[in-house]
Amino acid sequence: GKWSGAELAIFGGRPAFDTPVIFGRPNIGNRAVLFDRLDRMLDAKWLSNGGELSREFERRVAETAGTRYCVATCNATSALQLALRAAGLRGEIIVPAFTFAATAHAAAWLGLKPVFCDVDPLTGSADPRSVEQAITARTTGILGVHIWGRPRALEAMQELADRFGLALIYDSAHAFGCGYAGRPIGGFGTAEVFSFHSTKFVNTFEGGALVTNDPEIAETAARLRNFGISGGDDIAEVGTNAKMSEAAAAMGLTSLDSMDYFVARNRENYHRYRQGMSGIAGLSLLDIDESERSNYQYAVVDCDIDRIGLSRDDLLAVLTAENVYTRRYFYPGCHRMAPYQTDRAFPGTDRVARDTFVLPTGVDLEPRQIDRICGLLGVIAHNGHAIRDALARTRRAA
Ligand code: T4K
Repeated sequence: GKWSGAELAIFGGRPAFDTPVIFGRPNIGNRAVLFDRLDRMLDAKWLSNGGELSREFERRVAETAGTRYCVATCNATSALQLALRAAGLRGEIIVPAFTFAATAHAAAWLGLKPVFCDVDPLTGSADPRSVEQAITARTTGILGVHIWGRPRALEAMQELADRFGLALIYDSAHAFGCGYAGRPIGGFGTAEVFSFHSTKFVNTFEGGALVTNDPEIAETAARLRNFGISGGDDIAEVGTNAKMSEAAAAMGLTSLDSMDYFVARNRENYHRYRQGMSGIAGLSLLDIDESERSNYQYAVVDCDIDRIGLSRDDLLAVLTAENVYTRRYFYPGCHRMAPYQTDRAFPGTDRVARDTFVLPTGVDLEPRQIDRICGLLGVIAHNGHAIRDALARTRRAA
């Protein structure tokens, strides 16, 4: 007989959206203000190397992060490297297996060894017990990640760092504008690093920043960012070039001007998704703790794949055919990536990497688009077994 999934685009129906709805769309602030800043930059003929715009950007990022210092960079990966270097780390660094490759790469590129810990399968955040188990005599630091802008168990992480005498650095790429225990993200651990990549809710095209309350870390990071120049022609140590350009800072300042609006739109989107998905058995939107500040940038769905009868990846294929571009965030876990292959088991990471994905959000997403996406999710979850069988038939026939 006819079932309500037969109309899906993956089986030849008309896609739910004519134009794709895409995760990772950049938020663009006021163009006139951006162009004005760029005009002034061109008039001043100062395009990089710690100009007025990047210094203003640093002041405003530090203000939002509640930290004394901010060192703006060309991207977060470089800022992570500055943090690891400035903290003088050697040997092994503990990194959650569930993160973007950049977290592990930042350490490995410096010749440090990322040693993975597992994450809580319900939150995607480092499990402090697994962190402790990964610590050896060669460990000098922990590189934590506020995955999806949802910081967890920061007291336990700090306690471990203190007990074992380790530096604690946070990859806060997702967590600009978020808070924990009533304090803004930025001032936890030795240093924290934000990403302002185009896909982040505040962007500088490409960009990042290290924030800290430690004057020595800030000073060293700023020097290393600029080839290790300690003044004039003096090179005190091996440095790199990780400077933020003035054009990037102009974009960043313009993003910051609209940051409250971006958060408000993300928050509306989150609540609309919540409402739209509340009746869908087998798919749950991960909670955002609204007693803390949040940027609401990541609408994360966890699939109960046994209940819906469909794998997460098949579900995403069905959505893609409808012109809804979601994303696995992240897959497959660093421990399964070619440079980091290991025999150790990471069941929490495997579970999260297998069953979760992120939905489109951002300022341009409209309420009726969210309603349509939720409608699709409902049809898919409700007909999961039939969709799986139909997909199997199609694939056998191909
Ligand atoms: N730590 C964590 C936990 C991170 O997630 C990241 C980066 C880092 C550290 C390092 O930060 P950065 O060094 O990048 O500052 C993207 C980004 O390049 C990367 O910044 C981000 N995280 C990572 C998770 O995703 P791709 O290869 O997945 O991007 P791409 O080109 O496939 O685009 C993603 C989606 O966004 C697509 O749906 C298209 C859309 N998009 C993208 C861009 C660039 C747009 O609509 N417009 C755009 O301009 O890496």
